[in-house]
Formats: sequence, C-alpha cells, structure tokens
Amino acid sequence: MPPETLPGTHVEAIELRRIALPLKTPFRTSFGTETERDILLVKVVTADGVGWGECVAGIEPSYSSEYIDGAQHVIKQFLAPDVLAEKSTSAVRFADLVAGVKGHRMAKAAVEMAILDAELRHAGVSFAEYLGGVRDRVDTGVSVGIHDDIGELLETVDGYVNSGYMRIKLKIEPGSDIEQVRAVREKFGPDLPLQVDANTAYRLSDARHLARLDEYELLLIEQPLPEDEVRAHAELALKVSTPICLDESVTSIQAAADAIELKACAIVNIKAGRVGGYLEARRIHDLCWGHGIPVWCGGMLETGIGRAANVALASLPNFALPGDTSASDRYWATDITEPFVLENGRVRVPTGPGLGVEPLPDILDEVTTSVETITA
Ligand code: NPQ
Ligand code: MG
Repeated sequence: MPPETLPGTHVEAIELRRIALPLKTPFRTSFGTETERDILLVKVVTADGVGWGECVAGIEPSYSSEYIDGAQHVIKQFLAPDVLAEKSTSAVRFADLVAGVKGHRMAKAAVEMAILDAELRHAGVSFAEYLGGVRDRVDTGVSVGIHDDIGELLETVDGYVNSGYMRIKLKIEPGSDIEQVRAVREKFGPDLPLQVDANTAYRLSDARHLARLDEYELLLIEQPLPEDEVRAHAELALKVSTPICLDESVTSIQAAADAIELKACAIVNIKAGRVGGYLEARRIHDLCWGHGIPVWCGGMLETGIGRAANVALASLPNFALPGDTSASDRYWATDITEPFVLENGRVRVPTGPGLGVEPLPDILDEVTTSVETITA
C-alpha cells in the first residue's frame, strides 16, 4: 500500500486516558530509576471507528525535554483542536496540520499513531503492511538496567539469555561500565551479542575511558554524549573503535541526515515517539538504508499498544539489529493487550487491521487513573 493512499477520516473526539502500570522490577538508567509507568493513551473516535495511540513521554523530563503532563497539555490545547477542526484528516497530513506547533514530538507521535490506527483498521490493513514490513517475526533483544551488584547483574542477564533474547543491552554510566561489561563478556563468552547504552552520561573528555570498552567487541555504544553534541560524537567515533549509535540526538530525519553526514554514528536507534511518529520513523529508516546505515527499533517501556507498532516498524528491511522490542513480560505482570511473547528470540508481528491488538476493556478499566475527552 503506497504511503499516500490512506483514505482519511473525520475525528469526532479524542480521549486522553492515563494508566498506571507497575514495572515488574525497577529499571535504572543513567537518568534515574523507574518503578512504575504513568502512560498516556490517546483514543481517536472517528466516523469509521476508533484508533489507539500511546505516548512514550516519561513522568519527568529526564530522557528528553518532554514529559507526560506537558504532552497531555499540548495535545489538549493545540493538537486536538487542529485535528477536530478538520472535516477529514489523515495521518499522512497530520505533520503539516500541526506544523505550527514546534517540537513536542512525543505528543504528536501519539496522536498521529491513533489516527493512523483508525485509518488502517477501517481500510483492513496492518501497520506492518502499510509501513512496508518484510518479516513476520522480529529479532528481539533486551535492555538491562544498571545494577549495583555485579553478581545480580549476571543473574539478570542469565535469565534473559535463557529466555532466548538475541542480544543484551547493558545500561551504563560513569562508575558502572567497564567492569560490568567485562564481567558479562567473561561469563557469557565472545558470541553473546552485547551492546551498551549511556543515555548521554559521558563527555567527549571521557573518550579514552570509553575506548577501554573496545576490547569487549560490543555491537555498539548508544548515545554516550549529550543530545545536542552531534559533532562531538563524530570526534568520539575517531577515538573509539566500537561503532557509535545515536538515540536521543536523532529527533528528526534532518537530524539523522546531519549525523550521518558528520559521521557521528554508524548505526541509528529509531524510536517513533522521539521523532514525531511512525511516518517520520519510516522516512529515517529509508534514509539510513540509502546510506548503508543499519537501524534497530528502540523501546520506551511501552504497553502492548506501543509495542505492536514498534514490532511492525521493526519488520522493515533495514532493521538489521535486534530491537528493544522485548516481550510484554519483560516489563509487565499483566499487559493491557494480549501479551507479546518471545518465541525462539523473536516476537511475532501482528497481522490484524491497524495495530492488530487492542486494550482488553476489563484490564484497561483497572489500570486507568483518569480520562478526559475532547470534542470540537
Ligand atoms: C533507551 N529505553 O533506549 C530507553 C530509555 C528509557 C528500553 O532502554 C520512562 C520514559 C522510562 C522513558 C526508561 C530502553 C524510560 C524511558 C528507559 C526511556 O534509551
Ligand atoms: Mg537509548
């Protein structure tokens, strides 16, 4: 299905629903520890049926400048009125429609996703089919939070390796990096696909320290330096032999193009929320493909709603490395949709119309903390 052929739909109402989901275990990164996710779900009600979106913004502006209350405010005050004023709107026209709102990409991505889901459900087309997926299952990795105790870290990694995850990503920060990587390499051997994610915790002056990771044959170092230090990543890339992968810095196709041109990264982590939606995510996929830059699908501790869309995105051809598209039970005791499960290290790409999954009403009710509905 060519991207521009979506039929469009009239959005009658936008429901903003907040849910609280406790994480099975606390998740620590260089920017903080999460014990529970407070998630904003967007439901668009259209003349042709409903569509679901999930906003990936966190409670605090610590991964990026966006945060959940801010995203909800922007949707309510600026994005929803633009959408509700249209006779017919489409995901393919959404970015232009809200171009007057600068930034707020996670907020925009959630609304665009809901509109796209409504259109695709109505058209009987899956996210994967629409986006150009070429696989019915995607190779899956897992992101492992920072552990104080190396013995406990090895136990956690052992559990994931035994579950079948195809690669391990260790969260790192200064003071919890080289020793942890060495211990995991020593215990699991040279064949374990292993990478690290610093979430911007280092400075260019740490280049010699980061080069100490080179001997452990990592697939990549993800976002070692601050978001706006793209040129510094290019300098770092000359000083370490492990490939540099950007996450936080890649906020748009333009940012991706500039980073590639500067040789700031050899690999790109694609997260639709971070770049303003699944359509921009697909464009970045295509751009990277054209430049010989492999990509992989990041994760933001999504429910089954966001996970379904991520898995669909990860089925595109240039998603060459396993993604953070882990099974539902990596994070949740009970997901709000039918759970995504790991089968031989892979997760199945949904085939039903739109996302191919929807929230289970009883579970959704149980976890809902507030609902507000916006109409024209
Ligand atoms: C990353 N995700 O790749 C992110 C970081 C992250 C799976 O490592 C709330 C909001 C919690 C945003 C936890 C993974 C979060 C979050 C982790 C982002 O950098
Ligand atoms: Mg990351």
